[in-house]
Amino acid sequence: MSKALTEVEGIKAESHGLRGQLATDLEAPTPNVSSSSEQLIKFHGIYAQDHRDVRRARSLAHEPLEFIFMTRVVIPGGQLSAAQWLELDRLADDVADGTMRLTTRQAVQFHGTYKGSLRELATRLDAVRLTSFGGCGDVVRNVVTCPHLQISEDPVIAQFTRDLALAFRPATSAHWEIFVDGQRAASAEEESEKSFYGETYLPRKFKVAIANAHENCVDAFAQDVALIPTETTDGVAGFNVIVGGGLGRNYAHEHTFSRLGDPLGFVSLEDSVSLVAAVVATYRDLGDRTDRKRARLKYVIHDIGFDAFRHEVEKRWGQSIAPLIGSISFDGRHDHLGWSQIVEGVHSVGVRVSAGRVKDDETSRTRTALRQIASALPVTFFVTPQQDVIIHGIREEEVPVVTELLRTHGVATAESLLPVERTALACPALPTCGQALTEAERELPGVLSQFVDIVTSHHIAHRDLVVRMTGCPNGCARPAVAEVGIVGRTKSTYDIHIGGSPSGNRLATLWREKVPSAEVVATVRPLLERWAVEALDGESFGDFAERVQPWA
Ligand code: SRM
Ligand code: SF4
Repeated sequence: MSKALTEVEGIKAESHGLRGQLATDLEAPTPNVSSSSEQLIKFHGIYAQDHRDVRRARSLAHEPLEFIFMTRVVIPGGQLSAAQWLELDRLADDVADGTMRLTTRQAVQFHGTYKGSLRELATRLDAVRLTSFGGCGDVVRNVVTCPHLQISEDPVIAQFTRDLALAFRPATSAHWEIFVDGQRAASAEEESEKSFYGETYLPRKFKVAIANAHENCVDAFAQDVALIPTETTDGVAGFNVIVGGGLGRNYAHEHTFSRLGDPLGFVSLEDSVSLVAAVVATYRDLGDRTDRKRARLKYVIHDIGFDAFRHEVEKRWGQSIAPLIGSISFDGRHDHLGWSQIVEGVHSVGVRVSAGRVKDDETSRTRTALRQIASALPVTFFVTPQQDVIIHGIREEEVPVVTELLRTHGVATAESLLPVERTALACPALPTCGQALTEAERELPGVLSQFVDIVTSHHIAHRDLVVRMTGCPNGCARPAVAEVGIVGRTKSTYDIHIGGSPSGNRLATLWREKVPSAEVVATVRPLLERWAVEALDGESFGDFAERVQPWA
C-alpha cells in the first residue's frame, strides 16, 4: 500500500496558484494567519513566527503569543544597487525590528514584522524591483554566486545568475495580487500561470550555487546543485556540476543525514539552464512527497543510487551528460573581506557583519555606515555567502571617503580581525526561529572571544579556523562543513562536530554530545592546544582533527 502524501502536498494542490485563503487571512483582525496559510505564505518568502523571548511570560499570563513574521528578500547572487540597499535600510525601521539580516544564501531577511505591515513591505520591495516571492517554500531558492565572479569585466556569470533565478521563479501572479497590487493580478489568466513546477511545486526546497573555480565561498558540496565554471581563453566555457549536497538532519529522525554533493559531469554554458532544469525535474518527479523530513534531493540519490539518478536526469534532459573537465579542487574558502581591486581602477571593500545582523550597537554602527556610503556614492552591494557585505564600484578618489565612514562608525577593518573572527557564522536561532533548540547568533560574540583568547595565548591566532554555530541540526550556518561545528542539541547544550576541511569537501565528525553551553569552548581547548604544538607544517585544524581522530 502506498504511503499517504503529506498535508502540505494537499495544501499546495488546492491553493489555486499559492493563493489559498491568504488574502482573507491578511484582512482578518487576528495577529496571525491560519495553519494552511502558514504553509502557503512561505512561498511568498514569509515565515509566521512568534517572539520566543516572551513566549513563556505570555503563556503564564494567559496572553496570546506575540505573532511576528520574517520576510526573506530574494537577491540572486546577493547583488543590490545603492538605492535598493537604502530602501531595505528604511524598511528595517518602518516595518521590522530595526535590523537587516544578511543570510548564508546572500538574501536579506527582515524580522519582527507584524501582519498588518506585510503588504507595505511587499509593495515597497516591488517598487525597487525586489521581491520575497520564492525566498522560501518548495521551490528553487535564492541562487548563490561567488561575488568575485560577478565583480568582473566579463558579465557572463552575473547574467547567468539572473537567468537561472528567472528560469525557476514560480509563474503564478498570486504574490502581486495578494501583497502588492490586487487589480493587476485579478485579471491574471490562469493559463499563463502554468509553470515548470506544476500544481504541487517541488517536494521541498532546492538549492543552487555557482562557485568560484578556485575557492569555495559558496560551500558547493552543501548544495543540491553547484556549478563550477571552467574557462578557455575565450571565457567561461561551461560548468562542472556537483549534485546532491544537503546538511540538515533531525535528531528525532535517524534516517536523516548530512551529505556532500557528488560530481555529475560537465555542461556547456548554453545547455546549463536546461541541465539544471532536468535535475530539478528529476527531483520534482522522484522526491518523497510522503515524508517532508526526507524529501530532499540527497535522499533521492541515496535511495536509488547515483547511476540510476544520472540516468533519470539524462532521460529528462534528452542528452548524455559529458564527463567532468579536469577535477574539482578548491583552495579554502575566501571570506572576501577587506579591500580589493578585481577590475582595474575600481575598488571593492568587504565588510564583516557579525552573524549577518546589520545594526547599530555599542560595538559598531555598521548599519549607519553602510547607509551613509549608499547615500553618498553610486556603489553596488554584494551580500556574501558568509553573511558579510562587499561594497563595490568605489573609484580611486572615493576610497578615503569610504575608509573614513567605516572608521568613524567603528566598523572593524578586515586586518584588525583574527581569522577565527572573520570566518565564523551563526544562524538566527532564538528569539525568532521556531525550530531553534537553543541560541546561536546571540551567543556567537561570547563564543568567539573565548576562541580568540585561546588562539592568542597559544600563538596560533594567525591560523585560519572556521567555527560555525547553529541552534539546531538543520544546519543553516553550514556547521557540518566547518572545522568546529557547534550545533544546538537541547535548551542549554550543544553537540560539537570537528574535522570539516577548510575547503568544505569533508564533513565534520560528531565528537562530543550535549555539552553545556558554558563549557563548549573549554571542551575544544585541549584539542586546539594540541594543534598548536603537533600540527604538521601548515596543517589546518580540520585536517589535524581528521588525522588524530579524537573521536576514535
Ligand atoms: Fe535554513 C529552516 C534560516 C540557510 C537548512 N532556516 C530555516 C528557518 C526558515 C526556520 C523554519 O523553518 O522555521 C530559519 C529562519 C530563522 C529566522 O528566524 O530567520 C532558517 N537558513 C536560515 C538562514 C537565514 C540562516 C542564516 O544564518 O543566514 C539562511 C537563509 C538562506 C536563504 O537566504 O535562503 C538559511 N538553511 C540554510 C542552509 C545553508 C545553505 O542553504 O547554504 C541550510 C543547510 C543546507 C541544506 O539545505 O541542507 C539550511 N533551514 C535548513 C533546514 C533543514 C532542511 C533539510 O531539508 O534538511 C530547515 C528546516 C526546514 O526546512 O524545515 C531550515
Ligand atoms: Fe533555526 Fe535551526 Fe536554522 Fe538555526 S539552524 S536558523 S535554529 S532552523
